[in-house]
Amino acid sequence: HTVKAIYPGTFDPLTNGHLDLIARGAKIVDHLVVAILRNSEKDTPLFTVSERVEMITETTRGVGNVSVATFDGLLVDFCRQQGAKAVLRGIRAISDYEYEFQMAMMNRKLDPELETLFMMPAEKYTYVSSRLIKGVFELGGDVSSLVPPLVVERLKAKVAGR
Ligand code: COD
Repeated sequence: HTVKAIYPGTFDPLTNGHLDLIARGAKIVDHLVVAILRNSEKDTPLFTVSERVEMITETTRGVGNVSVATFDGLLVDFCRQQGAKAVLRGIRAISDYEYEFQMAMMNRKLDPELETLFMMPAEKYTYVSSRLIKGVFELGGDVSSLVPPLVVERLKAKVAGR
């Protein structure tokens, strides 16, 4: 049978850590849907949902079995609606574990059929987060080896347009 998985997140913005996980996930499952949460409780996003969709779509264009979507409401409902049996999540360090464990267990409670798959990125991306990228970039730091070129471009445009 074919396995479809959802890789959900905020992706504000997409980093090379996310991309590393997308590449690893796409090798294992038949189809991977990168799903952006539309109304995140996290503080005001830097990029709009459509800007984030565009950056991920452009950057993953070369990977045949990856698509991009957005969702609202419960992740388990979106997975059911998509016919996806699994959720892909990344673990960078022990500090990610507690939050990821709670979410995986809550999602299992909500839908016992849905499995959460955890993967680890390449070591060089274990300290990369969207939050740090934004912070470092805004203070003039070089993030060009940590995010895709298109994201660097969009970060520059965003900051220049302020
Ligand atoms: N290397 C590897 N993985 C990474 C890296 C990196 N450098 N950076 C991030 N990741 C992983 C994260 O661990 C995560 O697995 C994924 O990439 C996405 O990261 P974020 O930060 O963009 O995503 P989050 O944590 O903001 O996503 C949270 C969700 C949107 C999944 C969650 O809030 C959700 O499901 N909301 C919907 C409502 C719902 O169902 N709530 C109940 C859940 S129990």
